[in-house]
Amino acid sequence: MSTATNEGRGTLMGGAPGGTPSTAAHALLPSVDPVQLVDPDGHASHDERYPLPDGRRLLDAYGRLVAGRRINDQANALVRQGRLAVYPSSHGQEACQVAAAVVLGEEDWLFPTYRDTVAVITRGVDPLEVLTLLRGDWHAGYDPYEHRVATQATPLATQLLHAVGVAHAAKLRGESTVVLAMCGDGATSEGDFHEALNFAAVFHVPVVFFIQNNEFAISVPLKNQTVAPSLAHKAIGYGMPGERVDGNDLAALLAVLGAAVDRARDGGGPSLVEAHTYRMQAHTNADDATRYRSADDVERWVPKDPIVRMRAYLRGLDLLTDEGERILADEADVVAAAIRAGLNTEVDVNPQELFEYVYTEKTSQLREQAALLREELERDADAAAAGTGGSMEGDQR
Ligand SMILES: Cc1ncc(C[n+]2csc(CCOP(=O)(O)OP(=O)(O)O)c2C)c(N)n1
Ligand SMILES: [Mg+2]
Repeated sequence: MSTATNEGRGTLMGGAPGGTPSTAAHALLPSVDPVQLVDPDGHASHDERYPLPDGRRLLDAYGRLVAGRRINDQANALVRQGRLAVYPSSHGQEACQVAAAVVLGEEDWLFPTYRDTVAVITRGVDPLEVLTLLRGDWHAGYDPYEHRVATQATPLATQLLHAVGVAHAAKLRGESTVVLAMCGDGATSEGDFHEALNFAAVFHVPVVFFIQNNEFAISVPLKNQTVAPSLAHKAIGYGMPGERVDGNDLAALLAVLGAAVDRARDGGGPSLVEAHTYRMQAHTNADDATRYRSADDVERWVPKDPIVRMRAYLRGLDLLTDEGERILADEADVVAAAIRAGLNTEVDVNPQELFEYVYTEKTSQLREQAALLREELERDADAAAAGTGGSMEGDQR
């Protein structure tokens, strides 16, 4: 490693001859148990490394949790009504979603995955613009630059490299931007995960890698993904700190992710945060989770629900009242109603746009395919006008 990239950092293998890891190396290891500040019954505990966020901040974030759950429920309903083609739900993971968005400042960037719709909306992107991608009528429904949210990545772990690139560029420009990049437990097995973490560590870039370990990659359980003590333990192999956090504890997530963002902004370089949570629903509507896990497994996570827990905590402090709950539920309903209204409106799709906005100049194959589609649609339109059926008539596919 060059001194330029290692500037200001100590070596990890100090200590005894033969390479016993030094105190500096130990500092990179995650805590033995995931950090928890509020337990499933809503009781707070003390952690000297991570102060409990104040009640007002938690109340505001709680409102976003309630809205997030409502958005998940609404999107699932729209899938069943045929209004959305697919929806990877974050039901049960809303605390991770909300925390990932609210710990960032306006100048920062968020790099989400397909499951992180609620994080994207919490960051400020219009819910309808986000969901049009999953309706299938546009390449990406929103302008990534408007709220500094990259498009939701479906190819696993690719967004981590893009995030590192943006963070590296910000550093070179002397900007204070921090990048938070999200991925799942399954994505940590991708080569891109390794390349992103290694580059980020060597070049000391301001990025926070945030893994939502929900114990499944479609049907593949975590035990078939890794035998590392935890996913956060992977961080030390790159020379960056790793931390584990209860992914259903909003307070702990705000504290741990907030500290990681502050650290990156202060020139402390990258870090890795693993949130322990659970995918409460199927991977998507295209998946039948009953084929690979039992109802009992899922039931065990019900009492750990992030909303129930934060509600109990806030009610215990009298920060949340019946009236307050009603207002939050009404606000969430307004968001859901806007999503329903928007997605129940028929859109006039121009199929030719399928071939636009990928290349500056279309390739010869794309031109050929565009012409074929145009001809087919014209034939259908002519046939419909003449009442003789279209080109798909008799097609057995
Ligand atoms: C490079 C790549 N390989 C395979 C897939 C297919 N695929 C889509 S989602 C998924 C599971 C990912 O699991 P995880 O990273 O844990 O995220 P989660 O869905 O649990 O949020 C797989 C294998 C893909 N999208 N991209
Ligand atoms: Mg997963």
